[in-house]
Amino acid sequence: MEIEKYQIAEYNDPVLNAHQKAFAYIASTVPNAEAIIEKLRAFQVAIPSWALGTGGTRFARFAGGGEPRNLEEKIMDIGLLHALNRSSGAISLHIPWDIPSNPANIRALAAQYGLSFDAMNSNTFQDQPGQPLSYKYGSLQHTDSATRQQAIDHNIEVINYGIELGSTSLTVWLADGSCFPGQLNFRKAFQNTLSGLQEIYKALPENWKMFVEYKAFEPNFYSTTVGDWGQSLLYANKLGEKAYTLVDLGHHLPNANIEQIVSLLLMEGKLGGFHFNDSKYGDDDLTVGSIKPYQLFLIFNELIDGMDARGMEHTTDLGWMIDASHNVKDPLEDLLQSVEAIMLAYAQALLVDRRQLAEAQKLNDVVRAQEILQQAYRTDVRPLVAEARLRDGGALMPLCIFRSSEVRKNLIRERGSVSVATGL
Ligand code: LRH
Ligand code: MN
Ligand code: MN
Repeated sequence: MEIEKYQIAEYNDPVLNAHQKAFAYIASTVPNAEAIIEKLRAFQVAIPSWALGTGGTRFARFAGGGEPRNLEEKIMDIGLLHALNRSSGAISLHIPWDIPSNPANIRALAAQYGLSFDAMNSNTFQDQPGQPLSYKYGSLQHTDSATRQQAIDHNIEVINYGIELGSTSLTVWLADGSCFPGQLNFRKAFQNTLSGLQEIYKALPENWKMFVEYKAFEPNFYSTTVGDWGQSLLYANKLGEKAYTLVDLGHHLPNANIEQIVSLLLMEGKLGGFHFNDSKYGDDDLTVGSIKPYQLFLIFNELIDGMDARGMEHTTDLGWMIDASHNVKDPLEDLLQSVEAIMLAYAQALLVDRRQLAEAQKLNDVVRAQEILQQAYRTDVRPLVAEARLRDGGALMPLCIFRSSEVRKNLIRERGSVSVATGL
């Protein structure tokens, strides 16, 4: 199932006039519309391979049909998203869910769709069939050195797959931790984990980065060995300049001020990447921007402020990725919504008048500072985001095309209704 450029143009046609009017209006009201559009066009968000099928919960999985049956079909699905929104130009793989049998072919296939390989993800939170030692009591933190070595070897194997695919980063998320007081010696767990990460770090090629993802809870519910940004930063600082903290929006304790975390990590030059999603309660992995869009805007506001202060490239100097799971929605529709939400928040944050904000902060004009932020947040930037897509041959209304061209029905016809998606 593919959507050709001319089909997109045909779908755009009837709504083009209305779009042009809406775009002309915003272009005349914001001072930097063209500059924002250029930034939006350059911005790409990686799609995780595991978000293409229905994830479910630990209670049940209600699979939709037509889910990708292999890595090739996952690439095709992301190619389709990218054709529609022109902003999903990368894929993030999880090993062993996505072992490429022929990496050169996989790389060539991705290139055909204009996709590059974002961070590689290792998996030491599940036991795989035939695996000699269990991760029931952790991986890199394990009390048994052979189990730790097995986890190290796995991560190095993931790096090697990544090298063949042209990826340049490894994300390590560890489920390690404990469920009960007394189960674990915190310091020994930290030290074992650190020395394991150091071994993995040694295997990183020169131009690679390592992202240390933290998470406060789940699957362990008493302690997590990389439990928050402070612990992740400790590891990253001890590991060296190629190691960074990765922020997943759903991995915090309730009401954490994520924008402040982002700001300080950037100040330290230690923010490496992002997993976008949204949550009401915990690691819900909901559609980006569906619950707390203002928080997302505030995060982007700090991202831009901090990156600009350090002279960083918005597009390339951080790893941008969605990390989502779907239980009740069509995964591809959800991903279109998520990418749109990210682009909107980015565009709104680009509208913030930073000079005036700094001035208001200096004068302790709290009301003015809040007004400046909310003025940007309350601007309807949808025509800007649509215009950016349009200029790159994308769809003015990606979701509408997805539905009216009956993508899911066609995928079910091609792949069948039985779900075989790998992942969570
Ligand atoms: C853990 C996590 C991590 C995993 C992914 C499947 O909750 O966010 O990034 O790799 O989910
Ligand atoms: Mn994540
Ligand atoms: Mn998560």
